[in-house]
Amino acid sequence: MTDATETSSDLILFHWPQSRSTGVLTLLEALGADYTLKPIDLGAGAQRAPDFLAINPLGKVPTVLHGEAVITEQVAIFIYLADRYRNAGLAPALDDPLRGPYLRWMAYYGSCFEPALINRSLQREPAPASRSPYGDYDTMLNTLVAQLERGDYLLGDRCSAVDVLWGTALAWTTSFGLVPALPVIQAYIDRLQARPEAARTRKINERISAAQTQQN
Ligand SMILES: N[C@@H](CCC(=O)N[C@@H](CS)C(=O)NCC(=O)O)C(=O)O
Repeated sequence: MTDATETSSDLILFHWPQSRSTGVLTLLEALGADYTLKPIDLGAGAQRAPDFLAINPLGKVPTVLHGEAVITEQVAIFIYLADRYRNAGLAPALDDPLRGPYLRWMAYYGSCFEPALINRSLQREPAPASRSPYGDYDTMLNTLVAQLERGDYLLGDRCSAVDVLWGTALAWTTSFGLVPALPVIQAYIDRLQARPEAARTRKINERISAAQTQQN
């Protein structure tokens, strides 16, 4: 990682601890990428600063700048980075039979899990299953759980970028009680959290949080 005060990397992650950008930070660490981290203090409203809104008008992290390219939305960022740093071996190649399932679980996160989660957290009445992007919550979750029961990782015994995404997401969603910490889910979270990139990410997040506490 390059500190935000240095300028050696043209790959920039706008990030804040305890937010969805922690998954991307973990991925960058897993890929061994050279990147610059720019903290966006969500509590202080830095995501609404004009400079940041000019990059991502939604005012959301994770946001990635790679040279001139702006990449937003976790799933797009994960696919992009894992392919760009393909030598790290975290993305099945285009002609690999696991490429389809890999993309399936990437997309499942954004188009099924996230909308289901928001409905659940707001205790909102979901749309009828036939008009909902994820059917119903239980089927959405049971489908994921059934896949996790098939192996250590979503692609079986091969750990890939999609596990970094889900491992991080399930860690925070179970901690908020939005997803039940079933034994198979907890074992998966623990497996991902035990990896070195997760430990490095925790340290980076602690440093950012400590710096913020000092400022206040
Ligand atoms: N669709 C976005 C969602 C990102 C998102 O919701 N980020 C939250 C942090 S967890 C955020 O930046 N919230 C700040 C705000 O809206 O004020 C993605 O998938 O990356």
